[in-house]
Amino acid sequence: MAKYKGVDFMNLDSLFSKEELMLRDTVRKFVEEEIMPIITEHHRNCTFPKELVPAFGEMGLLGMHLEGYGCPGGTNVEYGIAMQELERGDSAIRSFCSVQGSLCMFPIWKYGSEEQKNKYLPKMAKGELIGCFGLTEPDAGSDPGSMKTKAVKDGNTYILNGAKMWITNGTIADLAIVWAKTEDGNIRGFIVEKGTPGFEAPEMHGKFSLRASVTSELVFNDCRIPAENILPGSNGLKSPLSCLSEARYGISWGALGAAMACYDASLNYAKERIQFGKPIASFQLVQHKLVYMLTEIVKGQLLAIQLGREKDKGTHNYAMISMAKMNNVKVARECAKLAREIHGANGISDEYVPIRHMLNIESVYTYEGTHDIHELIIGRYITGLDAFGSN
Ligand code: TGC
Ligand code: FAD
Repeated sequence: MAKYKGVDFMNLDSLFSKEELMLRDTVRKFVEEEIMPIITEHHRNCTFPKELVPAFGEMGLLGMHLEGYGCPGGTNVEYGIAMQELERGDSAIRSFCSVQGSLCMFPIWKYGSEEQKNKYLPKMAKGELIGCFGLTEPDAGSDPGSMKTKAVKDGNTYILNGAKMWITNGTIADLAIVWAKTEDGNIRGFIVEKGTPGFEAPEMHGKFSLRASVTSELVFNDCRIPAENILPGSNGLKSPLSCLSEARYGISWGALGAAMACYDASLNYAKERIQFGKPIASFQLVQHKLVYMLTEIVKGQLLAIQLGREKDKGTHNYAMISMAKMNNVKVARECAKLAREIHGANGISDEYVPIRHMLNIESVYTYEGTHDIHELIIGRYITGLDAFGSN
């Protein structure tokens, strides 16, 4: 198998700085040496390679675009590049870093007190503490504003009751950022540490997607936490949604990594696989698929780079992020499907990469806002009219 060299048809490397390219090559090498040899087994066994977490920390992959409190302080473009390379390995690896950095460290960084930032962020940046983010509930997925989890103030404590579902990292997390409604109906963020009485995080089983990621329920039964565990700056649904914007941005790059893995594997396979006395790459229908994949990847790369540059300048908005997440995950989904086709029967075997990416992308297409929800977010942004159904 030829060494993976990335996909750069349109000389887009010229849009990156030397430092950005160096970072990309470092993460690419890490994925090649540390992820690729083990990922199939983890996917087969539904296990997450937790032993790699300290290495993620050493490489500055956790809370990558956050400044201060021991965080790496990189740019948004650097964060995107790293997510792209990680997801080339597996969506579960990128998911871990997305959740840790954008969904758990970011809310503490943005809405936390000085004490909370000093207590958690340096250890989370090193991978010494693992976090998760509890927004989705059994009856509140696309519509998180309808959540039922409650936090009732009682003296200098809050009492949490409710349940979260589909929570990445839940069972292995040392702390959970939990979004709950206080008595006035406002949505606030709370830090709940592992081992707090009344809090459990059982792992969910039976997934056919993102199998190398831990996915859990979070259950709160009269779970009493200190009042100082509230994120003081959090206020309303826009607080968790702002965290989603950070993670969705990373996914818009990450998904391209999965698409690039599928394209690269397909090109190599098609040149080597002989049928009717010729490599299958010589057939027009196969070339059509390869060209389609490559063209969509290039368009997605341009979208990701432009969004990253805008985000670094602070001139982006959340509808732009929705467009990049929506489009690039769709590209990855189509590329994975075509890659599986090009691989024939081998395409359903996990000895080849397409089926793993194809299965993973079904989660990525659904989480962090489904494809259709992002379409509605953009639709509302351009028309000013809400088509979600609640108004
Ligand atoms: P809506 O009126 O739209 O918004 C309420 C307030 O929030 C503001 N806002 C945002 N702010 C920052 N970033 C965003 N992305 C924002 N979206 C909205 C908005 O301006 C408003 O502010 P204000 O000042 O007026 O109060 O609220 P809505 O109830 O109509 O919500 C609609 C909708 C559909 C956009 C939203 O709820 C949504 O995005 N739903 C999708 C849910 C979702 O994405 N869940 C993800 C859970 S976490 C996850 O999946 C992790 S997977 C991790 C992994 O493994 O990688
Ligand atoms: P639903 O909201 O029930 O949607 C079902 C279908 O209806 C979808 O096709 C949707 O597009 C469509 N639909 C819904 N509303 C509308 C509408 N108004 N108009 C048109 N169509 C609509 N959540 C967390 O909080 N933290 C996590 O760490 C996390 N990790 C996850 C990991 C995995 C592997 C998965 C699969 C999910 C994870 N999630 C997490 C949950 C994820 O964010 C939700 O699954 C997602 O937001 C969709 O919610 P739902 O599954 O309840 O689908």
